[in-house]
Amino acid sequence: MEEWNFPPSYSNDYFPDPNNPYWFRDRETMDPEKRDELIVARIREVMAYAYDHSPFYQSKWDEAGITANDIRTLADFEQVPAVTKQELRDSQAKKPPFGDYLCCPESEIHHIHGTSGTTGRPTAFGISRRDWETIANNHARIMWGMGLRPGDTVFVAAILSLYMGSWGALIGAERLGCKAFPFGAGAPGMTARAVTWLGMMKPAGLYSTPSYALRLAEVAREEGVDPREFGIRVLFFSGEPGGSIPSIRDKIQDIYGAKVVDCGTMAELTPWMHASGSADTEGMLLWQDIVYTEVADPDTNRRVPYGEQGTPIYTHLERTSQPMIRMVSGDLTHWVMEDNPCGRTYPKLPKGIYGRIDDMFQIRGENVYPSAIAEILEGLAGYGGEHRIIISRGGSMDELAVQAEFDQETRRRGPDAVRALSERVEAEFSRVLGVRARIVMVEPDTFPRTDFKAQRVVDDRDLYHSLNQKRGG
Ligand code: 8LH
Repeated sequence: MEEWNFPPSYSNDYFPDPNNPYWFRDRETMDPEKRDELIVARIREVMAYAYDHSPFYQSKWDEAGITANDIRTLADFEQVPAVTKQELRDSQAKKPPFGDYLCCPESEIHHIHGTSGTTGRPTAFGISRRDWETIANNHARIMWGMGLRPGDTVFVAAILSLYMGSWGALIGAERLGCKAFPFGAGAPGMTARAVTWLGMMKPAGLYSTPSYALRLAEVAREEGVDPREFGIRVLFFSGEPGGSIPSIRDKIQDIYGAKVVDCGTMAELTPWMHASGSADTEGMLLWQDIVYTEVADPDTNRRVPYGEQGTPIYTHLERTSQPMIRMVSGDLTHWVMEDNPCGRTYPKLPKGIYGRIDDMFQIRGENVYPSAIAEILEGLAGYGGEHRIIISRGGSMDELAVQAEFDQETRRRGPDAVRALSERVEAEFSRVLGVRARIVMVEPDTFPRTDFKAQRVVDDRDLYHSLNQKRGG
């Protein structure tokens, strides 16, 4: 079989035959039961390694009375206590800067990165040279599966700072033998410049967040450029929901005339592309031989059966510097096991990751995700491209208002068209979500666009009530 060892040492010269749709055919298409057996053996190796090299895992597992040798089945592995983000922060506060889960000597660290969030103590990533090369090989393999090939130009349109997304896309493209273009994002005027450069370079692949791809298309049109002229073949997105939401995916595919692939989990789990669709399979496949993913009940951290919802818990099978073993994501998704059009035998998240459990709100007993609201709006003709979700969590029940932009065409057609759109939005909310929301239509371009991940939820009782009154509701 192809290289599948721990620790891995991939050959940087390896490439599959150009006509082979798989980078590693055996690993990607093997009998899933056989793969699971191999994963159990690999988990034992990774756990033994982490125990030997990190006081963090030693004390955690000693306390739980569990050892690597106790893991005989995937069900046994569910007994291993989960790791939370807070534990990583605490570990780094106690043993700065990389925490006592760093499993290599500090002298071996080749790259430092960190979490891109703006609240709380940031977490530092210390990534060894060996892991950096492993990540590049993993990502090149998955990008091959997306249909990208050596020689293709790959345009990275995401912030090249603390965000791991951009770096992961960049090193994957480099290892794949692409012409990698670390364009970046986020500086003033940069989106207009991206339009110029995309027109000049005509890349085969573009990496960004889904929100930014929509923003980029708006700016292109303002500059009189049809995004189809960029000639992009594959748009691969991560960082937020969108790439697996049919209304958003189809809209972006149509705007660019390109294939959308959804990928991405968490920076801590880099190679974060380990959940990724492929050229022929929509949703996100779980590339279990790279990072083993369990979709689990958030209360018990035990796997739920295929077909059910839960939170992803991730385990690195190839990382040696800061391996995550049962890191709980706090996101929500559902998983299935079915035949995939691309022939890969991995389980799949058919609708991607819905969002963080914390971002969910309850309206009269119904669980609602911000991504479900985006899905409805993006599917409606006349929607102007941005919205805000205002939740009032003040009383005994959560209340929901949505401010949604109408587009220029609706504006031109006048107040009746705006009213009709508002009624359509309201009707779709009750049909799809089963909830009543206060809908407030607003002028095109009311809300700022994002260069990164969209932040659309506003938790504000006063704002909710002022909107509610304005509408006379
Ligand atoms: C997603 C998705 C997705 C991430 N669908 N939600 O971009 C990949 C990595 C580098 C990343 O975004 O990591 P970061 O900044 O630590 O954020 C992780 C969270 O982002 C994750 O827990 C999800 O809530 C969200 N996310 N990719 C839906 N394809």
